[in-house]
Amino acid sequence: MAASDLARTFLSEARGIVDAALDAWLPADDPRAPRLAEAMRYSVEAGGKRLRPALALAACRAVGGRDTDVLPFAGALELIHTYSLIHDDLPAMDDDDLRRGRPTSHKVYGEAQAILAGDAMHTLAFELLLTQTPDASTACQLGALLAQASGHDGMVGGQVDDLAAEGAGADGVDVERLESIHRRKTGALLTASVRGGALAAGAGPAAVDALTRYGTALGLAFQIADDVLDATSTADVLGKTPGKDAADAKLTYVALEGVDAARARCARETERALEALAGLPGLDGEGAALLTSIAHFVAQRDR
Ligand code: GRG
Repeated sequence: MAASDLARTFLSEARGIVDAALDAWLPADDPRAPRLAEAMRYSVEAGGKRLRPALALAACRAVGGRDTDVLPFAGALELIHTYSLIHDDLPAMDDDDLRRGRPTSHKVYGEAQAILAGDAMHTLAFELLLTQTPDASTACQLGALLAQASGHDGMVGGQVDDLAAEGAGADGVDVERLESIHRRKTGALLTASVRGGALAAGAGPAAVDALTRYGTALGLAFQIADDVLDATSTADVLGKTPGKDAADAKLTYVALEGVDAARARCARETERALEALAGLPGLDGEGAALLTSIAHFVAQRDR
């Protein structure tokens, strides 16, 4: 059995749980806003690994929480993530034609509708989190966490820095800047997924802290693996256009150090994630096996 098999089975279970909830929460067609609901559903239903909601569910379960405690947060994570992909694919940013194996939102619905579908998913995420989370004070905590991870000091700030660094390639190299971009652009939302899962379950500070360290290392490993896949995989496998980083002279670990060194760095971050789990108080065998397998999956995934 491969180290990531358990994670793959769990991702499929989590997908069933989260997709059913999202289907109920996403809006129905409204003639006053033609094709808005359709555009929102188009990008969510295109697929994707559902890694962020799966991490939230796994972290919540690992510290004794119930799925119902964390499900609105898990759905909100996927909505924020999907909106970021729609906006990232726009001509003003990455200008991509393919995402999750389908033509990108702006290719199907036009730029204005793609921007607005992303905007509506962004606000729906916070509406769900605040109205559907069982406990009001937890909802408030999770709302602040999600806003911080996805805003100016997290995903959006990282994206802005990434765009500013475009063209740098391996010139004027600065590993610290690269790591800072990775940590904010993609790492922050992944870290928040795990931390939020623990908070939703009402975990104590030591458990929240250990899981946050796990999520931080896993988030960096995820982005390094993404850089490697962009350089080594195909559109058929990835469901998006590979080779974009090199074409846009992006600052990545592959540009900086080459594929082998990037893989080694990814493995080191995975080890860090596993070390953090060792410090998680009260973690049972089942929880440890699942979180370990997810860390391996993130590093070894093929898309
Ligand atoms: C536009 C505000 C704004 C932010 C964009 C996340 C992001 C910031 C851009 C995405 C660009 C990109 C492809 C980054 C690489 C890492 C990444 C987020 C990959 C896609 O995430 P997966 O692999 O995708 O979890 P699926 O489709 O499986 O959900």
